[in-house]
Order: sequence, then structure tokens, then C-alpha cells
Amino acid sequence: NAVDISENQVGTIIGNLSALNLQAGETVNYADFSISGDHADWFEITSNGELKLKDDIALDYENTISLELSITGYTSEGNSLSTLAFFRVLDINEAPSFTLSNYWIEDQNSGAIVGLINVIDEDEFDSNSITISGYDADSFEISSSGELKLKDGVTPDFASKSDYILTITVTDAAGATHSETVTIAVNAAPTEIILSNNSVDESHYGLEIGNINVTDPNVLDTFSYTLSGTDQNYFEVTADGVLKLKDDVYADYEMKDSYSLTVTATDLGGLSIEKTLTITVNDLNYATPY
Ligand SMILES: [Ca+2]
Ligand SMILES: [Ca+2]
Ligand SMILES: [Ca+2]
Ligand SMILES: [Ca+2]
Repeated sequence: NAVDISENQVGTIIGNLSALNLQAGETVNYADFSISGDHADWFEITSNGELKLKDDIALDYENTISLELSITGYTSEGNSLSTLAFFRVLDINEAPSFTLSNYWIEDQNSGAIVGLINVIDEDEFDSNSITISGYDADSFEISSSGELKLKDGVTPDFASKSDYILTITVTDAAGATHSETVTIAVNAAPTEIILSNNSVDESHYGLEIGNINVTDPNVLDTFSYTLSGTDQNYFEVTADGVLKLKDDVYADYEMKDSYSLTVTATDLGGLSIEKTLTITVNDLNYATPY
């Protein structure tokens, strides 16, 4: 007969072993019993003879629906004891959750799609509904394909409102819910790129030129950089936004006294600005690169 064990219950006690037909004076040390079979390492037997899941283990119906264990041991008289145990894992309804694929809308983009609300629910065949509520919920709707979007008549305007706040709730068929309040920022494009320094000494490998400073109306925005243009192959941008010569490159004033390259800075919302920069080479008295 199978014993039922609910999923998600860490360290659950399944039952007590009891040795049958012991002779007078014959004892059993359950802690010495061994377990083999399906996922035997999830289980333990206490000195009281309790068969249980280990304290950091819970069963997961969606991964394992049944288990078969073999339990064996010896009595104080050296008689062997063994049993087979069958377990069925019982399904428990798990609450849904969700991810939103993007938290930006572009300035002045009426009816903009924010991103896909991807509902996560462990339970196979469960169905879920999505609702929105909260301060700015009236400006949004959920499209038939599950995307959060601005209503068609709503135009984001960074100058008057830089973000929207709303609560997204997903509810499964059994009524289990999960809510999160999200901030949707109105993204305005970066407006300027300034390099903190525009010259480089000759004869040094991999020199740093300067910091790339980007001005963006979204004060917390961050940027990724790409290089293009005539002399891009001599340069790279570090993770900290520093423009530098590649490690195996040095400038040589007598060979080439300036470089031209274009830096493109792209913000978190995908808007970008580019600027073509000229880096001049400083003439030094020595010539051996190091
Ligand atoms: Ca589960
Ligand atoms: Ca479940
Ligand atoms: Ca569920
Ligand atoms: Ca921005």
C-alpha cells in the first residue's frame, strides 16, 4: 500500500518503523538502518525509528509523483530486517508568480507596450488571470497576448510625469494570488556624451583616455557602449565606462597623431546617442613603447 506524502513540506515525518517478531531481549538500532531506492538520499531514519525527509528536503509533485524505497537493517541478534515502502506524492496548489519583461516606456510613445507579463505557475494545467490596480492603473491595460501596455489614448510625457506606479496581480484557478507593485519609467533619450579627456601619450600600451560621461534626463539610467568609425579597432570601453587603448595597442605620434572614433551610448530603455570624438596623441621625447 502506498503512503501519501504532500509536496512542499520540508522534513516531513512519514511514519514509524517497527520491527516485528523480536525475541525477548532482542533490540533494534534504527539509526543504523540503511535506505536505498528512489532518491534514498532525501530520507533519513531517526534513532526512534521515524522515517522522515531530511530537514532541508521537500518533495515536489511536479517532478516526482511516486517513490519506492527499500529499508534494511539488523537486530542485536544479527537477524536481518527489510521492507519495501511505496510513496505517492500529493499535489498541492502552488501560488503563481510573474515576471515583466521590461520596465520602460519611451517618452511620447502613445499606447506604448511595456512588456510581456509572463505568469509562472508550477502546477501543470493551472490557469491564471492577470489584473492591474493601484495609483496609475487607469493608464494601462493588458493586451490579449498578455502584454502590459499603455491605453491607446495615453501619451507618456517625461517632462510632466517621469514614471508610473501600478500593482500587477496574478490569480490561479484555485484563487492563489501573487501581487507586485512595479514602477514603469518613462525613458527619455540621452542628450550628450562628453569624454573627460581627449588626448593620449604616445608609447604606452593600453592607456586609459578618459571617462565617457553621458547626460540623460533619467538620472539613474545606465549605458552600454559601442564603438564605430575609422579608428575604432584601437580602442575599447571598460565596464566602468572608461575609453582606453586596447592592451596590445600604443600610440606613436610620428606614425599617427590623432584618432577618430564614434561612441554610441545606449540607455536601459534602448535609446541611444552617438558622438564622434577626436583623440590627439601627445608627442614625447622617448620612443620605446612600454
Ligand atoms: Ca511543486
Ligand atoms: Ca503543485
Ligand atoms: Ca497554482
Ligand atoms: Ca534614458
